[in-house]
Amino acid sequence: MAIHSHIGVLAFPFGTHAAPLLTLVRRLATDSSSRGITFSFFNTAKSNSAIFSGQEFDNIKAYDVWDGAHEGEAFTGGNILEAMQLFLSATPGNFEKVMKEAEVESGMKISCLLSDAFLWFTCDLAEGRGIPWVSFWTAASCSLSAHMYTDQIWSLMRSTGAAKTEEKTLSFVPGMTSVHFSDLPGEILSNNLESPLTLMIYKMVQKLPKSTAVVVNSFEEIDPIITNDLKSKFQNFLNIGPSILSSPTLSNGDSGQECLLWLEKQRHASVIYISFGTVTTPQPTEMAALAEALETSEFPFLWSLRDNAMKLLPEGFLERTSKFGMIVSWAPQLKVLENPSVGAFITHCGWNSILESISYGVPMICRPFFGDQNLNSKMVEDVWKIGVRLEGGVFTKNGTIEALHSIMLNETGKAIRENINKLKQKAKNAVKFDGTSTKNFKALLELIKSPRGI
Ligand code: U2F
Repeated sequence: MAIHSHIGVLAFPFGTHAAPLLTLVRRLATDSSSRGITFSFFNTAKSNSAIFSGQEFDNIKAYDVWDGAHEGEAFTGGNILEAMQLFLSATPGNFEKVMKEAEVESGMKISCLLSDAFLWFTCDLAEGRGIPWVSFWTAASCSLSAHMYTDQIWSLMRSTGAAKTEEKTLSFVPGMTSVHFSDLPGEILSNNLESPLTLMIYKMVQKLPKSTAVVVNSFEEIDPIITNDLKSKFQNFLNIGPSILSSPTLSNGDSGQECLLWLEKQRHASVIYISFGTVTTPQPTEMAALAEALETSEFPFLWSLRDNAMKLLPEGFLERTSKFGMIVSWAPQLKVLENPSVGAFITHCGWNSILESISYGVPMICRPFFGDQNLNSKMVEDVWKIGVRLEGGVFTKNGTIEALHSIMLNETGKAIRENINKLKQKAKNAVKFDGTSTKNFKALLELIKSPRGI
């Protein structure tokens, strides 16, 4: 019997949230058993145009959602927090409007909602329609777990005093007993429900247990204890990644060919790759310290640096390092990390970057900035032992050189390389035919096909 299901997908259009959601949707849509399923992808025009980059997919239709700026005018100015605030103040009405349009256009009622977990109100939209809500957490299990324990953490902070709590460990959170309070995401530590981001995540924590399934782009074997704990908190907790090992990524054409050719000429595991993701640029003093460390240590480097940050480099840096360094405004990161000449990744510890580094076995040097990144860096250094954090947590010339030496030249680096290669193997096993992530993905597919539950 042919199935006719219509899945409504609600994206969060900031940072690297919408792209992995689209990767998941493409994987669901192209699976041979998903015939008859239509996906309507609801996202802002700006984010849709970035992630679809003009490509069309058979059973996925993109719909533009109002970004909250004045009607008819896309948001252009201000910082990302202002843009988020505007967008959030337009929800859920902006999504409801296009959901109705998609139903009229397809002639099919939406039978299941799949959303970024941040968009907690999807729970109410799904309840109102009597359909399931599947939520996608775009970061790691460890940060999701920390958020799920927010009430206990806040109550401890109140009874002990925030300052005294900082160095205490999360002894009551399974799998995170070595994590200090000071490693936690700022939204938990600030305990300020007046911040729109904190409020959004706090509301998400209340709603997630009602979600038919919580999906993460990770693999169970990286955090078995956290995974089991989260399985006990949610109706279904499905690790379906790393998606880059299980699904083809969107091609970005020939962009970045120049740096790939340059990498081909470098020695095995000799290059330092540097990127701080899609949102962050370090402060000028740190940019200068990092540049000086690269220049002094003379390791070949490839730096993904937005054009507007070039002015933060020391005068003459480009000329002096041109024999061994390359700067690009955007790198084809997956192909870069896959290249055997890359020996270390200086990263802000966004979850996608960490997962990509694990998938290609590249040790990390961590300089986290906000949100989940600090906690991720703690896990990288102390739990998974696949990278190092900078002394003092920020770039200084000497601290950065020390970190580079320990990864590239010392025994520490050798052990870290072995650890990350073991973890990479576990990730690869998870996406094999009978791997845990493959089984979870099949369960997810069944769930959205017959939306009454697995
Ligand atoms: C937010 O993360 P970011 O977007 O800042 O960072 P990542 O999660 O690491 O994702 C960056 C992606 O951009 C790609 C790279 C990753 O897939 O391969 N990329 C690239 O292709 N070329 C470049 O030159 C630079 C990057 C947030 F800030 C984090 O804290 C969260 O963990 C994350 C997920 O929720 O979202």
